[in-house]
Amino acid sequence: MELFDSYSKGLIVHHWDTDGICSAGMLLSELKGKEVDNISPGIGNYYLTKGEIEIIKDRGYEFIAIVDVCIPKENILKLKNSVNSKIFIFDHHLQENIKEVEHMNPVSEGKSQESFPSTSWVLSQWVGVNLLAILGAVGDKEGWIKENELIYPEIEKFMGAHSVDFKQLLRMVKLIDSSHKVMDKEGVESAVRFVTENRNSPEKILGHQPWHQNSKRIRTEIDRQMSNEIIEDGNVLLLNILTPLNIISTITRKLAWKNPQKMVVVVNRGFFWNRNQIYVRGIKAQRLIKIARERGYSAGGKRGVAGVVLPNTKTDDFLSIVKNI
Ligand SMILES: [Mn+2]
Repeated sequence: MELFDSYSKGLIVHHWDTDGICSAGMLLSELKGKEVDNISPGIGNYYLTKGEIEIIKDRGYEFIAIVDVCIPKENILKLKNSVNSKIFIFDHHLQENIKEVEHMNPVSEGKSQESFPSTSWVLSQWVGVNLLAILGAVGDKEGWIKENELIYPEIEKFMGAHSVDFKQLLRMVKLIDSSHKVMDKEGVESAVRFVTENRNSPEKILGHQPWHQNSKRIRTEIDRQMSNEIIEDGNVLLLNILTPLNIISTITRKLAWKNPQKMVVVVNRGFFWNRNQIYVRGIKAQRLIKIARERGYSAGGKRGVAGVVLPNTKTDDFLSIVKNI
């Protein structure tokens, strides 16, 4: 990629999910011959901590590419002011364009979210549509990608040409996502190298044993948590879970997939010691995210989905806001 021609040492900071891992892999495969490290923020944190910024600063990178993690502007500026690196962002989340850095996010420039379902699809403008681009999009949208009339035909074309089917794509996504769900940050980071090396062999990705071990653990835990009582209140379904695993978004998606007419709210009170995770599907996400941020909570999302991390003590109040939004 021409953008990086003048640099020889850099860092990729990427989201821990399939889109983040595959997008980082797409970028990495374009940066051959350069010295490139990759890290994920702490799983669950959509920002870089002071300590992480210190470490990044000490390593003296010429460039930092932030991929598929929607980090608030203040945190980006803090990073920019602490390091001597050129900063690039590749993303597709709804966020105001940050002019102080190279913010490559077509959605923040007014393009439709349908045209850019994933960061991998943003990167495909430079790298082309390959297996990693497709896995990123399927990762972020799952079954819903089939309804995207702009993108799904391209996926079908790819499947036809490479004799993989949609089920296999979903299975690859599940495996790649397994590291962050079991909270294995190093596993997330090494997954970037693995998908880069195996970007032309779905069989290798499907056969990677550590991910199968993770998946087993995750399946058991999801079933256990989803057997909790679902509280129905008008149009709202509320599920309380208590788990150290990062499975709230999966559980929310599963519930929403089964209940397309409902607003689905999942609360995990077992992830952080003094904060809770809330995931909501089937709402005007931007409004909820705005309300959450005004209250000082960490919040993010995409159309129809919002994720909020907030203090334990504020959770019940916020839930009543969510229900009445
Ligand atoms: Mn994404």
